[in-house]
Amino acid sequence: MKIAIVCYPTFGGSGVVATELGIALAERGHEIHFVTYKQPVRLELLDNNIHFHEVHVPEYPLFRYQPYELALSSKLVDTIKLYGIELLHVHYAIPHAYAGYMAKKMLKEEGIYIPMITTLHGTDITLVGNHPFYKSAVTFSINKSDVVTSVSEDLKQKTLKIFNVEQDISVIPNFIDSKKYSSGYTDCQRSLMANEDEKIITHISNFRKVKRIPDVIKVFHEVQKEIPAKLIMVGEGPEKEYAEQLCEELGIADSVLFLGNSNEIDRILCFSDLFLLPSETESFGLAALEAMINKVAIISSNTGGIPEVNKEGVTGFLSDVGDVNDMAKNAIYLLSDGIILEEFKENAKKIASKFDIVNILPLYEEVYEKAYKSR
Ligand code: GMT
Repeated sequence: MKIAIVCYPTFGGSGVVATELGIALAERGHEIHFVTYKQPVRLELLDNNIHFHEVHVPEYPLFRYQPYELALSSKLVDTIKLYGIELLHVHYAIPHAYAGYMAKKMLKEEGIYIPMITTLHGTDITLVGNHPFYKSAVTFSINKSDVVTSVSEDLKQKTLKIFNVEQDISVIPNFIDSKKYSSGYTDCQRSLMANEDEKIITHISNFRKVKRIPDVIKVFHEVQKEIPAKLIMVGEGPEKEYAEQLCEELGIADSVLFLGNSNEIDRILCFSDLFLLPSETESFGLAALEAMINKVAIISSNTGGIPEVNKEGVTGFLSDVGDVNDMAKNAIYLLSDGIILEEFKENAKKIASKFDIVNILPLYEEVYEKAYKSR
């Protein structure tokens, strides 16, 4: 099939999922066209089956806000016509589903029918879409999609509760490509990050408030009192400066490494023992899944879709949001016993393999077929 994918091209989970899905679909022979304002970060290679179309929004002084949705819907109309695209898959409701629907309507005027799949990723529902200023448009866009998917059962239930949705929602969990990890890194240079006797704890995110970055630091502060350890913080975002300051205040700055954004998170995860994800909410927690496939145990909050990924007492532990002491206690328990830690790490890899793209891709192909047949 010829499929147009709309996503955010940044380091966020929804962009990563959309990009990896597009790459996998292209490997299966589909022709994939990414339509977004920048080449997605994980899209390194373009080939015969992978194309990228940049959405330009010209600056005009009259506009206080530049109309991205307008530029996106026009670009979609042009791209769909030019390449004979058969299906549109938008990731993140705001404003992609809205712009996608406008494109669909414009094309219909010309006798072209294009089915639209909308994948809900979480913040488009729980944090942003829920706002009264957006809610009507988000509800409308969801209901006008031909197929709606959500990345977890929890997100599906939240969507049904928050919005007046008339559409059925198919749960298609996020995925990883486990063949990438089957041999592991041969040059996993743990010694670059920590001394021989130190454990390595990692956190990866976009450092927004929802990630509860201070909790990551506080958990580590407690852990390092009992166990020699280093904390590796990967990512950039508004909470980073405060996190650095907090490390100074707590006297642990020498044990915490802030690495910034990275395209090599697997190289970092390959020498990590524990992954911390204390988020306020998380529709899925793709970062935890990526840690798990790299054989890293998880200490997380018990919120949103995280329990669908991190299994209590098997792949890690889950605590109430904000319960820093419980998270620290669980982390110390795991890090204190090499045998138990190894068991959890093995379990993490085993459970993560269930989310292999090989199992998930056919679910997307099934909904594509359903949407295509509904023409
Ligand atoms: O919160 C983020 O890290 C970014 C955000 C996004 O929209 O890209 O992630 C959301 O989508 C990811 C992929 O489906 C999920 O794994 C994240 O849990 C979800 N974030 C939240 O729900 C807060």
